[in-house]
Amino acid sequence: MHRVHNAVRDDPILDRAIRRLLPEADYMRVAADLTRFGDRITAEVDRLGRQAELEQPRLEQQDAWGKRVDKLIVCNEWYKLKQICAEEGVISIGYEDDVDPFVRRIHQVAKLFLFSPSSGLVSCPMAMTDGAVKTLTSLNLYGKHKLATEAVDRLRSRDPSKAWTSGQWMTEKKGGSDVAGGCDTYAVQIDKDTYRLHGYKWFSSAIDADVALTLARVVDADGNALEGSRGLSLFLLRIRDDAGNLNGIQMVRLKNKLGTKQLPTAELLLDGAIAERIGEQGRGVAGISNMLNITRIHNAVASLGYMRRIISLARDYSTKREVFGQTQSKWPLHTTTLAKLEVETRGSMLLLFESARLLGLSEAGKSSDIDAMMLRLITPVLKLYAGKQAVPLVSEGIECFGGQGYMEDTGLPTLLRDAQVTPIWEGTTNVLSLDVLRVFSGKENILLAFGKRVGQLLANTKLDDQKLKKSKEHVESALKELQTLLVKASDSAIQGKTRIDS
Ligand code: MFK
Ligand code: FAD
Repeated sequence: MHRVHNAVRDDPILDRAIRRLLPEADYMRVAADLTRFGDRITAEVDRLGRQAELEQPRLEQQDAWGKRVDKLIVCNEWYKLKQICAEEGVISIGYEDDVDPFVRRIHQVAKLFLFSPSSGLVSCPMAMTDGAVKTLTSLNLYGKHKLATEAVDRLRSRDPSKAWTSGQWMTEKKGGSDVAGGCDTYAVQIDKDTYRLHGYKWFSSAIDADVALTLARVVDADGNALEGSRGLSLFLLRIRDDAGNLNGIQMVRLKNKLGTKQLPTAELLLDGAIAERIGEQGRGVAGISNMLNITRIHNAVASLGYMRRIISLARDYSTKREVFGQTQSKWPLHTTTLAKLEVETRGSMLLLFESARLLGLSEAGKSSDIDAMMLRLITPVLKLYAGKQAVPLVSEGIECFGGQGYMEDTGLPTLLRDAQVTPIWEGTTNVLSLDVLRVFSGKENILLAFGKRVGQLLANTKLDDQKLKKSKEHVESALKELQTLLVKASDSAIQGKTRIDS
């Protein structure tokens, strides 16, 4: 009764966004790849993603004779989806040397957007894999550090037999938002940059990965470690050795989750796992922020993917379902409901592609100061806004199917379950609000930068003069209000009273 469509054909905003942002020749190449991939999603990928939820991961901790084996069983479709990601260059597109970085990030974000709602949550390891490549390259380890170099080559490989994926182990029992306050994992040096890690990682998603980035406190010769953020260092480790044995890691259990059921998320005991310290000692949070800023963009892609998918399905259904003697689509009240969802989604789509543009510019070394500040500012705003928006929007979309929207065999409830994680992981709404304040703190000129950027955008719009003048006046007055609000929010956040997502 409802059918997944190729979102490239179904979503005029996607095409318009890339056409506006890309030079003509790049647009033609990217659009052709997206159209082909969109067809592959409807013909193949969507079914695999659905099966990954029906056949959920399991953990067998002991073999028949009581030997601890921690065998993770994930369905074939999950592995097939990972293979497809490598073949399609879902990560490598973001790093291809012969393509302008600003083009490749727009291409990659568009491709991930198509993939995400059909991905069976393989979008999650892809996010962390991209974040790991970004971190290892930003720390300038490529070509200089053996494991980091191999990891970068494999994480962005197009060859499924070589491709690796990465995990991101930050959260511990005491703290997921307050990583520094919550981290009780200790690192004991065994040789130069090599350490043994001891600790308990409370949420570790896509645990079938090959490597992980994690945080731990280095213990000195007297057995002491620095507390707080400055005590945290960043580590890279192999999860298994070449023979497939876990590297001093026990999978204690798989999480029993509301959604993301396709995704194996484990509690891990690190019991002497061998890891390489990367980056400066005590700069772990700053180091892993490279990963966070990438996975937060991926998170927004996922939020938007769910929104686009439910709108597309609801629109399709509205042409088939008869209510009170005519199809839903003929009832203005119903089309108004759909139109509201559409407008909301389009707004965030534009913000998403702006972040991809800015990310690409920064990687091309072509960012102005304003661009760099805008990227740092827009990333948490985009993640928090799209994540927060996705849950009620998908819920409304499901209501468009009436009682059928609530039925498991339609596949629709998965979208709502999975959307609910997007405001939580990779930084909750409050934590990202505080990150926005971190961006503003001590940098008053960032608001000015924001104003300038809005001014530039308005100057480029095709509104007639009168309307443009009015819009500029509105923007100026809104900016003044925002400035006052931010100063207030900043003051009260420092006193621990507020958040600023409103
Ligand atoms: C399907 C789609 C994708 C989904 C993939 C999902 C799978 C994984 C799921 C996960 O959830 S992984 C875990 C995600 N965890 C978080 O997002 C943690 C949320 N908490 C925060 O983000 C806190 O703000 C933070 C841990 C960063 C606070 O730590 P601190 O140590 O109290 O922060 P502090 O002292 O302010 O900052 C330390 C340094 O990091 C500073 O640099 P400097 O020392 O040079 O001044 C900060 O400026 C820098 N920093 C912090 N956040 C940054 C950043 N720099 C750049 N970007 C940022 N976002
Ligand atoms: P808390 O930090 O306890 O937050 C609880 C509430 O307090 C939230 O509403 C939050 O906004 C609020 N709060 C916290 N601090 C403040 C503040 N300063 N001011 C105001 N309000 C505040 N983590 C990983 O490291 N790797 C993974 O692979 C991973 N996978 C996950 C998979 C799933 C399905 C889920 C659900 C989580 C996963 N996580 C992972 C953990 C996730 O990142 C954390 O759950 C998240 O960051 C929140 O941390 P917490 O659970 O400790 O909540």
